Amino acid sequence: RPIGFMDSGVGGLTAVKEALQQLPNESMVFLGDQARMPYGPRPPQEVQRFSLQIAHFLEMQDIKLLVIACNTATAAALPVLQETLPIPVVGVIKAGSEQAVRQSQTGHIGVIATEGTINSQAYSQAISSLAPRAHVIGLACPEFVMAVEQNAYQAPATKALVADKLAVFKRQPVDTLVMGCTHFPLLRPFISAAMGLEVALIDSGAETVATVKAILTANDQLNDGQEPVFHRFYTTGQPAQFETIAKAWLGSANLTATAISVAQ
Ligand code: DGN
Repeated sequence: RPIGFMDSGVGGLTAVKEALQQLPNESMVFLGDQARMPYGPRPPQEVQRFSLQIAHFLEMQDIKLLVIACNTATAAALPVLQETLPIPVVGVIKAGSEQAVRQSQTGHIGVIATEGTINSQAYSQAISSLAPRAHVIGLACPEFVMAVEQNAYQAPATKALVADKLAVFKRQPVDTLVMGCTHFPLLRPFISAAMGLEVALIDSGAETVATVKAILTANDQLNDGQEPVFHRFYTTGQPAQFETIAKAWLGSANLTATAISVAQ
């Protein structure tokens, strides 16, 4: 049985990329809700409703575990998905927060994410519960999501945009920055250039894959090689646009995506 991944768009592919490395024998089904992206500006109740619809679609694909590969949806819908689904559901905020606390020497931790994630305070709460003295500086960067979705994540104009937004951390220095939106690791070279090499960058989606592996190992649910391995990609938007980004990011030339609709 496959692992399910959901995001509002292509961002969740950053978690898939890590899963392909760490769990090469696992099948995966990914759904990007591109028709309704971005999730960041939407009220949490709406993100919850969309997340339930997507989770039910993935459940029909017989997934054994669901990764909410979207920080905005994790902040809004993790508890309700955990209560509703009969399988383990893993969000991306906990693992990202734990890794940030492990990395930070100064306790000054930056979090860049969508406005939904920043407004939810999910990271500041998770980090403070692990390190009460930590000082968390949250910054909403919704423009970054659009740059990635428009396949402009390597464009010079995007580099300038990233440098401009992240300039606030020059005045409020941090030694660790959580990329608290799964779209942002595609911008890693630009984020790293803006922050300086001494700042540790945390990829919340990638950190989560270790948790997934631990759960499947504990449940004795890893594919032992008996089941054939497949990777299926769905989008509620335009498959061609999804494929362009997914092929380049995952380095998989023959990847195809299928258009579906989940709205009820
Ligand atoms: N990739 C999503 C996240 O991690 O929050 C959100 C992108 C969006 O829909 N704005």
